[in-house]
Amino acid sequence: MRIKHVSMMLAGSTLIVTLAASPALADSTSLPDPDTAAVSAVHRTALAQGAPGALTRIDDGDLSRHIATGEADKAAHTPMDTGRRFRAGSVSKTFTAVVLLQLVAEGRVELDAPANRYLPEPLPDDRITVRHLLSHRSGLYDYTNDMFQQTVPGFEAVRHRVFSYQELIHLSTARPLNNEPGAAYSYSNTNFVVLGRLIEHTTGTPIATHYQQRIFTPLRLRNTSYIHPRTSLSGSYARGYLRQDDTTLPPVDSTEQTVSWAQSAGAVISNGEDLNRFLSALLSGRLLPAEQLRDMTTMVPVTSDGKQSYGLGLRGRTLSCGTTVYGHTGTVQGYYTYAFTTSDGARSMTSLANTSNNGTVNATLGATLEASFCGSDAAQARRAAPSETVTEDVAPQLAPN
Ligand code: REX
Repeated sequence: MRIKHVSMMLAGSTLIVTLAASPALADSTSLPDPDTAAVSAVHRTALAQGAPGALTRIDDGDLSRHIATGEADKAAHTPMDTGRRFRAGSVSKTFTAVVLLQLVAEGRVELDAPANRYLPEPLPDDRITVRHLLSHRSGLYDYTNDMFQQTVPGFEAVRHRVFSYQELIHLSTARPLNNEPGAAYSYSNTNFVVLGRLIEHTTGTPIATHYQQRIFTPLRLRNTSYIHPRTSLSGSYARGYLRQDDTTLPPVDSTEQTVSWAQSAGAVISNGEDLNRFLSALLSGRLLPAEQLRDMTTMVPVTSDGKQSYGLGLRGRTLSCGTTVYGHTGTVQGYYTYAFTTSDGARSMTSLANTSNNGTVNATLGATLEASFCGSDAAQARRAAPSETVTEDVAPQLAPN
């Protein structure tokens, strides 16, 4: 976009920048304007709860809003800015799902076929289908529950490790299934590690190449990479700070790690601009044929209030203004991410806080969704009905308050 109008505002420690290509702002949906002051307030709350910094970038047609608060690097006191790269955690699952669904469109994989048809070493139950893996209904145990029972010792034990997919799968299959295949939603990183294995085995091509050729290059995602097992982020990035279980101890700088424990379930590095462009392209039909996009966006409720749902590698959130947005959340040591877009891909939002193992910050950060997509309507709704706590349905035993 050619920037014609820039406005900047400093609210306390928050920098709010609005960039527009034309004065008649090309807002392509009937959504209310994002409430950037509310986003900034969410950031400040997250900082008060222990996040060193936070960023939110909202893209809507020619209009781009950038809100950055606090620090990207605590030691150097570098201010946060919205261009910084970070570890996107489980947002990687959406990238993996796109690769897999492209293979489905090419006739190389069948969604309802047994996953074992495509794996070199079979899973213990032939009834697990490819669709079960993508929708977290396989029942496969999430091995990360055990790995990160103790947060910092668990992290340090794997920080520099390089696992094969099969080693990770064995950690899961050593345990019984959580449920009969297909019988229930049970979120598990194992599903997307199996999908990485399946993609590589079926095509003979590394997942990194698929991401690059099918998504990063066509969408010109220049800040997005999959560098497993290399440990360093490049360019301009936010450092990640992992809170210890004993919160009286200082957070651990967790920026450098292989993320080999997650790979195709969580090792993509990206930034706000790229995640917004990726999700916008996906939902507006530029990455998948209509049939596969329909499969991916066929959502099943995963919370009793029906406000959170899951498709294939895609989360849905129904907000207080009635709008449902699609994307994913992510948690890797030192980084909490929310990346979501509207059903037509017209407005997209990415938020990051550079801390983790702090469920309070994660729940707080989720409120940027309301501010970004419901605007000041969200504030009105909150006044009418006192705020509910947003809780992730992910490995609940790992989510401290
Ligand atoms: C692992 C533990 C979290 C993190 C995890 N991350 O499973 C996947 C992911 C890749 O992004 N999931 C998120 C650690 C939640 C999602 O799908 O939305 N916690 C931390 C502990 C707790 O070690 N003892 O908070 O950094």
